[in-house]
Amino acid sequence: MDKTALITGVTGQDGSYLSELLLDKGYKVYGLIRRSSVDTTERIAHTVHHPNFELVCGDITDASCMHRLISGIQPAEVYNLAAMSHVGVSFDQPITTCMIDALGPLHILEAIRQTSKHSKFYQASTSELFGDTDIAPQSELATMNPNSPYAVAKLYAHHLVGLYRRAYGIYACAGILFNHESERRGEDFVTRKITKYVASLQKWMDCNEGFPRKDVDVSPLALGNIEAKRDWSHAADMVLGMWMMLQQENPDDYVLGSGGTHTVKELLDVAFRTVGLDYKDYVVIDPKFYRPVDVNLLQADPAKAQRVLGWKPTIGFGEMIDRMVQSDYRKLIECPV
Ligand code: GDR
Repeated sequence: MDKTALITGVTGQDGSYLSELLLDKGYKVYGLIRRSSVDTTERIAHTVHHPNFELVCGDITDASCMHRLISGIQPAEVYNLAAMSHVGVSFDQPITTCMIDALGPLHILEAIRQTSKHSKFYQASTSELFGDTDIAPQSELATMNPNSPYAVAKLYAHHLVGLYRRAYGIYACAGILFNHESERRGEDFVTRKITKYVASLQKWMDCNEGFPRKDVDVSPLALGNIEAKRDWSHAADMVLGMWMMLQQENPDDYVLGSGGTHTVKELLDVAFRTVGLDYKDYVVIDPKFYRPVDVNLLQADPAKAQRVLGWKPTIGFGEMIDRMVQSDYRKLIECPV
């Protein structure tokens, strides 16, 4: 069996976990990285020197580059994890978002169609596709009402996957992944923003008597919409599901998520309780973090992935938040600012 994979977005949270998984399974992994004058390999620092791992320079917004890479590598599997992935930012940068999240996957699919038709393709679709809805849980069949430039661009790519399957017989799958977080999550997503803040409170308590007072000892934690409900899982569980999708006899699309849902408020409660504090004493609402429109309710129905792939998450919500707080605390202790 040919075990060669190309991962776009390899320096991101999911790319780092997926490259570890594939290397463990004996794959030769090519990781696509954008040229940059600063080092972006922090999350894959432990894999870049693996003998079966190779970084290749390129950009999914450049069709000729994707054509050259895919025709040259002839990968058995291509995982498109590269994206402008911040929903809030997509309102400020809608065209960049479209170039990366909609046209990027098209460039890859065209390169596969023209030069490497045996390559199996995984597209990172998202629960944001369901968007403006009050109906939960959401399965693969739920109505899609995207509610941000990010989600609209992702919907275009999502439909391309089905089209290239039907029109050209390409083995292409879309993973409709609900929110997934980890110790490696970017700091401007709400989970990590919260766990990093909570870790800083713990550090304050290590060095001082009593509890930190907002505006006196510590700055408040400024957030936007804390009523939003999300289905949060751990990224390490999700990347296994991505790989499983490409190991089936036939390509298909799958929802991956825990099946549970929590408000951001509940997330705050769980995170602050790990250090024995009440979030209400530290959080302020800042309209700056509100989006023009938000998605109110996301909750996965992962029954199909469980039934067909045998996939199910192993790390629960509370454990994940606890691990993130602990990891942020360790980073603060090891690298005090
Ligand atoms: P999301 O994740 O938009 O669901 O997309 P994010 O963590 O950014 O927001 C979750 C919810 O929290 C609310 N919120 C805030 N969000 C951020 N980032 N910062 C804040 O200060 C804040 N305050 C409240 C948001 O409004 C939202 O309701 C993630 C991304 O990883 C996508 O790329 C992916 O497709 C989906 O998950 C599934």
